[in-house]
Amino acid sequence: MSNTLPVTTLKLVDVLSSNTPSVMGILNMTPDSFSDGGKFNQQNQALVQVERMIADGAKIIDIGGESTRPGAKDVSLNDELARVIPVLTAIKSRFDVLVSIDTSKSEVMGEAIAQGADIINDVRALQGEGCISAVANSSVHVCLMHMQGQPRTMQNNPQYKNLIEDIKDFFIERIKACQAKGISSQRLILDPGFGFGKTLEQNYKLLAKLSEFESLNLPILAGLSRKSMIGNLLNREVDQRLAGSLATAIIAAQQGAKIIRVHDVKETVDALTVLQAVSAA
Ligand code: 7PM
Repeated sequence: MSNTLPVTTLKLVDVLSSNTPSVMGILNMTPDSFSDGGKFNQQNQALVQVERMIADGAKIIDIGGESTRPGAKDVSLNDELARVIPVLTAIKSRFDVLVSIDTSKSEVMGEAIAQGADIINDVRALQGEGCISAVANSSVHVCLMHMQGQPRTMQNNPQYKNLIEDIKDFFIERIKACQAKGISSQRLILDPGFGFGKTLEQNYKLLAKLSEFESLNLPILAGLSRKSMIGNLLNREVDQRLAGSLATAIIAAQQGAKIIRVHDVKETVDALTVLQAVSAA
């Protein structure tokens, strides 16, 4: 009998131990990201987008149901669950791809883990009530992102004693907090949080010095795609930031990032493949 299932299943440990960085494709499940055709239609549009990202070479799909944009409204637990859980279940039943859930709510984490999520991606680094416990009794990986302040106000005059050292200290504190509750450091991924409480200048310094986080001996995830640090530098609207985004992806990869979080999967995979050929030469 023919079997359409892949012979080997994609494993996050293999993705992370590869010397070429992997692309994480962004799937935004906030209602403004789909044409208004009701629940069923949204779900279908999401799955079509996921299928395309996988064909384009994404190894991980990052599903987000809460907008962390400065000034964005809070999302209720029920709304966030309704946005991310059905699409997580649908992806896991159809595709051989790793799935990451972008959330800061312990209940969403728990339900996502029960439904087969591979990564919990928390821009608040599991600092919320019950979050460490929600992931402790599982085997998911966790992306601990650095953010200074809160989304609503984080871009108004962020300050650091020493940008890199302050972020490293934050990582060390969060790694310890996780380990103390039984989350092994082998399950952790670090992300310096481009654009989250950082000025334009600080964001470029962070990119220039990204390799300094390698001293913490954990995989680094970098999310720069279409961000304001590109738009403000180039004076480009969000739909005109592809070239800038590709440049940042390559620089992050050269500085050792293992996962690059992007909207434009195909173009980023092409750019990284060129870099890989140079590295292998
Ligand atoms: C509006 C503004 C919508 C900003 C979405 C965003 C990251 C993340 C986000 C990141 C990790 C975006 C952000 N950014 N998770 N979630 N790292 N780990 O630009 O950089 O996608 S949301």
